Amino acid sequence: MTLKTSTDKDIIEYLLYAERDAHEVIKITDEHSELTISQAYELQDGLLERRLKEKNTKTAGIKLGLTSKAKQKMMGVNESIYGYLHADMLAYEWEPIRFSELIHPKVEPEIAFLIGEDIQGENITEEDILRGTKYVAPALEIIDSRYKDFRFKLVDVIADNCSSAKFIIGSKLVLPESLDLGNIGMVMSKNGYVEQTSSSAAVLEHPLKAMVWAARSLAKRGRGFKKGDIVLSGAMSEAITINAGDSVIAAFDGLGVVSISVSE
Ligand code: 0L1
Ligand code: MG
Repeated sequence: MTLKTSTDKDIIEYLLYAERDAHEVIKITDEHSELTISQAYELQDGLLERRLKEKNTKTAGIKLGLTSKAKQKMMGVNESIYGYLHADMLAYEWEPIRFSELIHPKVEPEIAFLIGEDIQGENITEEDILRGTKYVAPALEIIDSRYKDFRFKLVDVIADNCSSAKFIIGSKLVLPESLDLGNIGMVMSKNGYVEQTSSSAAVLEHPLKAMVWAARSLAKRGRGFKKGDIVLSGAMSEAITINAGDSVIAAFDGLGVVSISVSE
C-alpha cells in the first residue's frame, strides 16, 4: 500500500497492516508533512478503535513516551507523548514473546502505576496521582515502531500509538508511598550482561511529574486515568534491541525484578 493521496482511513489501515504482518513501512510524514499533533492523536484514536475490534480486545491502560530529556532533545521536541495499552499487548514473564510476530523490537524498563480510582482533571497534582494509585510495580515495555529503521517524526510516532507493542508487569506490587519514587535505581541486563543502569529520576526528573503531565494532557481531551488502568510512566533508560534467544531482566531498588525471554 502506498500513502499517495491517502485518507485517514488509509493511513490507519497502512499502520495496522504493518503491525499485523510484522513489516516496517515508510513514515507517514514522507507523504503528509503537514500533519499536526492534534491530527496525529486523531489518527491514533482511529487506529486504536480499529485495533480493538480486529483483536477483539479491550483497553488496559496508557503508556507515556518521550519522558526523558535526552530522548526529547534527540527528537527536537520538548513534550512527552502518550498512547494506549490494549489487553492483548500484555505479555508474561513465563511465556516467551515471539520474535517472528514483531518487526524490530526493543525493550525498556519502566515503573507501572496500577490505578485504584479515577484520576481526571486539568489541575491534577502529584498528591492526586499518589492518592489514586493502588500499587506501583516493575515493568518492561516492548516497543516496535512500525516505521522503517525506527525513524520517525513526532507526529508519525503519535499516530503509530507511540510504538506500543507489548508490556510485562513484574509480580511484586508495592504501595506507592512506601518508597522514594523519584530515585529508584535500576539495572537492566541482557543474556547476563548489564546493558543499562539508571534512576527513575530520568523520567521527567520524577515519574510523578510525568504522570501529572499525562493526566493534565488527557484532561484537555476529556479523558483521564480510569480505575483498573495500568499506566507505564515512561522509559527509565534507553531501549535495547532484542532478538530470538535473548532474555532480559531489569532489577529495580525496592520494586523487585521483571524479566522476559524471546523465542523464534
Ligand atoms: O515508550 C516509549 O518511550 C517509546 C515512545 C516512542 C519513541 C520510540 O519508539 O522510541
Ligand atoms: Mg515506553
